[in-house]
Amino acid sequence: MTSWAIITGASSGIGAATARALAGDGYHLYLLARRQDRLEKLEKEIQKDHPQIKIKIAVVDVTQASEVDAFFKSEGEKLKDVEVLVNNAGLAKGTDKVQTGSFADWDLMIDTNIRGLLYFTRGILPFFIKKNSGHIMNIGSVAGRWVYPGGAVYAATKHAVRVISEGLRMDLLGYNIRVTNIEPGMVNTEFSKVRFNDQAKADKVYENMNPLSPEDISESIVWCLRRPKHVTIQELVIFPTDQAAITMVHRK
Ligand code: NDP
Ligand code: 8X3
Repeated sequence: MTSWAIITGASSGIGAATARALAGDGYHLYLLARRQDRLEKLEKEIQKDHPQIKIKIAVVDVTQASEVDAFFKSEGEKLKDVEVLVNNAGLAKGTDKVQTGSFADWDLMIDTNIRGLLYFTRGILPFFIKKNSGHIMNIGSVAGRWVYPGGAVYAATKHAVRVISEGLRMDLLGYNIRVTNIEPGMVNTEFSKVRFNDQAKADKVYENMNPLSPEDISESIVWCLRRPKHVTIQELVIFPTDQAAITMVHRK
């Protein structure tokens, strides 16, 4: 029997690349995000390359407990075949200092990056525990280890992802469930466009340097999943070679 993977935030960037990579490894896919048109496009593309893979798409806003609940209720016992949850949906909003930050930006980052990840984790764990198997793949960030000016709240959410990942490993000890926290540096996705709501500003972030691609991250995710079941990669910090620390970037 082929296993299923749930990927949140599959409509773009790292999530979409992970969907393609996991299809290549034979997983059936639940692709989740808010933008249905993007999910449908990705579904068609993957289905064309991998006709044997089953794909279900679901429009779910991870910040809305009721929508997450509805997803788990509607899929019900079918979720027993899920082996991997990729908690990828996430964002940063703005680079304001705390003294000028907006409540709305903070709430959105906290709700998406922390609450959404917890809701999905809580939803899938009873299935993993019942079968003594499963892998939670959290997409943290180098901002989960280090902070930078104007990044306090985003970094706080990604520090939370690291702490939750560690705590999960403790809570799940003995259940044969793996938990991995992937912590990328700069990856060229829609992340900066979402953060600044300004394409030109976003382009500047990756100007004259060689950032990571979403595929660099999805390859690492696949590598973690492919390890034998008794091996857990707890954390993986992945920087572009042109980035030595969050605020140290080499530009040509
Ligand atoms: P993208 O903006 O390209 O992708 C983000 C994805 O998250 C989209 O598919 C978006 O889908 C989804 N998403 C956002 N909010 C919600 C929500 N409320 N409910 C459901 N889905 C949501 O950025 P990345 O691929 O770069 O980001 C993926 C993860 O990687 C994030 O957790 C980010 O923090 C992390 N990361 C990114 C880095 C980077 O430099 N790019 C570096 C380190 C970590 P939709 O809008 O359709 O809902
Ligand atoms: C995204 C990387 O450096 O913008 O998680 O915080 S950074």
